[in-house]
Amino acid sequence: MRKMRKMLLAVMFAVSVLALGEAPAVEAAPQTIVNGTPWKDVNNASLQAHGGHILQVGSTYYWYGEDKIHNSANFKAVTVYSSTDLKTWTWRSYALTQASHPELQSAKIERPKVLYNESTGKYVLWGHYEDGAGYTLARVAVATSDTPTGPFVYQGSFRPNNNESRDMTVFKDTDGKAYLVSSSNNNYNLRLYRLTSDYLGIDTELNMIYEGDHREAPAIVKQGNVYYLITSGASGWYPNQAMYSTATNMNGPWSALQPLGNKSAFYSQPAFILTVQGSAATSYVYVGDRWNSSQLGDSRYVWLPLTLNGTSASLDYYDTISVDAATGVVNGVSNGTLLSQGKPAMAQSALGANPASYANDGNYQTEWVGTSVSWPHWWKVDLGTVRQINNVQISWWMMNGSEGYYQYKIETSADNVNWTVALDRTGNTTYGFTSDTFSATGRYVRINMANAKLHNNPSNWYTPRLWEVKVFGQAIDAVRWQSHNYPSRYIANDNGTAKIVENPAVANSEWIMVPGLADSAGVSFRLKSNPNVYLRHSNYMLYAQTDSGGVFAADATFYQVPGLAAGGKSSFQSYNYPTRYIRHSGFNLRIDPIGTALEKNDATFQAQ
Ligand SMILES: [Ca+2]
Repeated sequence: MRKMRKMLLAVMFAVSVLALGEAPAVEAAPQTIVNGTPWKDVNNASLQAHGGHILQVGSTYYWYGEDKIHNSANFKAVTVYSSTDLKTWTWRSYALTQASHPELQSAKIERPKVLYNESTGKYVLWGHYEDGAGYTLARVAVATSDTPTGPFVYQGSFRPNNNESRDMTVFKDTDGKAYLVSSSNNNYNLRLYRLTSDYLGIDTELNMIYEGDHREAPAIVKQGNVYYLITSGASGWYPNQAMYSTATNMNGPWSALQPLGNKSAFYSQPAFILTVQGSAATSYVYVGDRWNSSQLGDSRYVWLPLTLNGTSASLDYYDTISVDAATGVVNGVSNGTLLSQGKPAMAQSALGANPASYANDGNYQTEWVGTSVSWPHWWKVDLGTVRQINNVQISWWMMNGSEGYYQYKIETSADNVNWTVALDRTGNTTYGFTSDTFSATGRYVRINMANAKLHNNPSNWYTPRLWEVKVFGQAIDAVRWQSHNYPSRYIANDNGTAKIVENPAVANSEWIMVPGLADSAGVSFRLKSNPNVYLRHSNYMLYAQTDSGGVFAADATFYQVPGLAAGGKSSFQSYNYPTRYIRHSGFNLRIDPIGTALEKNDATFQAQ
């Protein structure tokens, strides 16, 4: 069976090589993962892997997590799913159930993590253990298995070095040593332990990582010789600001806490960091839990590209990301271009120290604040010209566990006088972060805040305020794509070849951006003056051609990502060759791997 599949693949590759004249892709096309939506396994059952961890064994990924299908915080099972593409998950087994051990009959097992021990050949599962009645035992639990799918044999629970241990993670270093990081002392301190060589117990307690900082949900990843530790704050099931520290030694010193992402970690709590090591790249994915405390089994997952730059980390939001397990390429996919950043902003009122412009400055740590507690209250931005609007992301005020939510409308106007309600969200109950996808047109976009509800103190609300508003979209009708480094040149049809052309005729350079022919999460470029003609690549060069069937749709599909040389602009990743991006070289347009600053400039375009 396996051999037959190999032969079939070989034939398919031969065909694609003939058709394309290009080196074949290693595996299937990249997968798109949509954030915050219900995720189903291959049997269409709800994917239950909360607070979990992904372990790679060969080319297979195993996702362990809490089964919360019964909508209770109490333990039902630790699930195991497997996948080779990181999107399609097959339920494999329960690593642990209530029947695994008398101690698990009435219990809590949170944040299960699994490491493979090379010396014993065992898969070792660690989790946070509590009894079913309370939250005061504050122990770790350990279980082992000969295979990644179990069954795991429960080894017992204990307090590491007699310290309280609640939220925790385990991390296996490149030298084979493994560590436990856990929240202790009512979560005020974050402690670090080196595990015994069999990973079954504590060898040594090392230096405290944080003292008095009240951090939870630790996750560790290593890039080169730098360790990144990501944690959440402590606000129950509510999300809060993720922070990170770096170190070049697990035993410290760890750098001061730095904010990561927006004030609610885009409405998520860190679960773990996934390293995707492929043939062309090594990428990092932040995986968070979007907890739904009233229906825990419906808690969602948030997967975002985590950018690590040697000493700093950054996280931004995308409704959709593309993940290629074979090449290791991971990208956020934008729903158009970021139109609003730095554009003129106004508000109904503003404190001198918190002007309206702070809500569209690209900084999640600066906010616009109104002068009085009065509703409704509005904030608006002038995009400069009428645009197609696809997506509005808003980072809302957070209140350290006493959260509130805003009820609001998104309104648009062509003239700043006559307004249309593009989206009515006065029924909203989501706090921290919203990403609204809809279709509207307008030059002005207004966030009209009708009211806000503060859970713990409904009559005592605070001043209207916004951390950040991001409006994504594109030019109405058609777009001209201007070169980042040669502003007089545009992507244009040049007698069937696609080039960047100096001041081209409008008829040859206006492209209608349509959903990708091979993947609707991507885009295809259709020539406005000839709707049969699309931009496509062949032999690494770009052409303006009519759909000829076969591989044409794949060759004509790209993922729009933030500009590699300027985040407010755009770059275009090839759908079927995900390590390659549209770039110009001289006047020719190609799809090429991008590495140098010059290549990033050449691969960046501005919508006009
Ligand atoms: Ca801001």
